[in-house]
Amino acid sequence: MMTTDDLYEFDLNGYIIYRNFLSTRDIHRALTILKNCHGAKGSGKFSFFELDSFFMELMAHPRTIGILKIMLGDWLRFDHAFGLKMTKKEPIHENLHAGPLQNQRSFWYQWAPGQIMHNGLLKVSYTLNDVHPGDGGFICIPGSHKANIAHRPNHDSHLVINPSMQAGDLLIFTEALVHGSRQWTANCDRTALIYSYAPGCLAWKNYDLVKHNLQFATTELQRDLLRPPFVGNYDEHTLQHTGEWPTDRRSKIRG
Ligand SMILES: O=C(O)CCC(=O)C(=O)O
Repeated sequence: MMTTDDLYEFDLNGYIIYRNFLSTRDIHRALTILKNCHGAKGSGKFSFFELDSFFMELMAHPRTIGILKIMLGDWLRFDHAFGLKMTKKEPIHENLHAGPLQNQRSFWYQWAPGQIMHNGLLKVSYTLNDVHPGDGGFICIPGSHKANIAHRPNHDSHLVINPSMQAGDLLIFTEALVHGSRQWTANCDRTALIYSYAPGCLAWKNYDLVKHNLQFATTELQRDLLRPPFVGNYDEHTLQHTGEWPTDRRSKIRG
C-alpha cells in the first residue's frame, strides 16, 4: 500500500500527496453535502460527521487505512476530524505551527532499526478543489519534521511551500512537520476534509470530546478506529502476560 518511492518521498519531505485519490463521484457527493457549510471565523473550521454517513466511510477508507497501517502500525486509531472552508473574502489567521516533539511530544517522526517508520499524530487531508500556485491554503516547510534546531521561520519565509493540488488529491503529513495555513486567494472556495490518526496508545484530542462520534459509526472497523487510546487489554484476574499486544482486536483492522 506504500511503495518504496512513497516511503522515500514521505521520509524526505514529511508529507506526501496521493494524486486522484477520490473519484469524481465522491468529490461531487462531498461538495453537495457541504454546499451550505461555513467555516469558523479566522480558521475556516467546521464539523461534518453529523452531516452524512459518507464522512464516516471516508474515515475508514480501505486504501487510506492500508497506508496508515504502515505509518502508524496495525493498532492505529482515529483521533479527530474537521473540515476547512475558506474563501478569499474571509480573512484567516495565517500561521505555521507544530514541528518535532511539539504538543507534549505527541508529534514525533522516527525510524527504528529494521526499517520501521514510527509516527505520532498524522493528518490526512482530502482536497475537494484545485489548488494552483499562490492560491494559499495548506503550507509547510518540507523536511522540517527532521529539523535539529528549535526555530520557527515566519509563514512567508522562502522555506515555506504551498503545494499545488487537484480536487480529489489526498495529502498526508506528520504533525512533526512545521505546517499551517495561508490566506485563500482563489475565486472558488477552498474545501478540505482533515482526518487525524494516531498510534493506538496516543490521544491528542481529549477522548471525552471525540467519543460522541461513535453514534455515527455503522461498521465494526469504524467503531474500532473510534476506540479510546490503549494497548494492554487485560485485568489482574486474567492470566495474560503484562503488556501483551491485543492481537484479537488487531486482526479486525483490515486495510
Ligand atoms: O490545510 C491547512 O490549511 C492547514 C491544516 C493544519 O494546519 C492542521 O491540520 O494542523
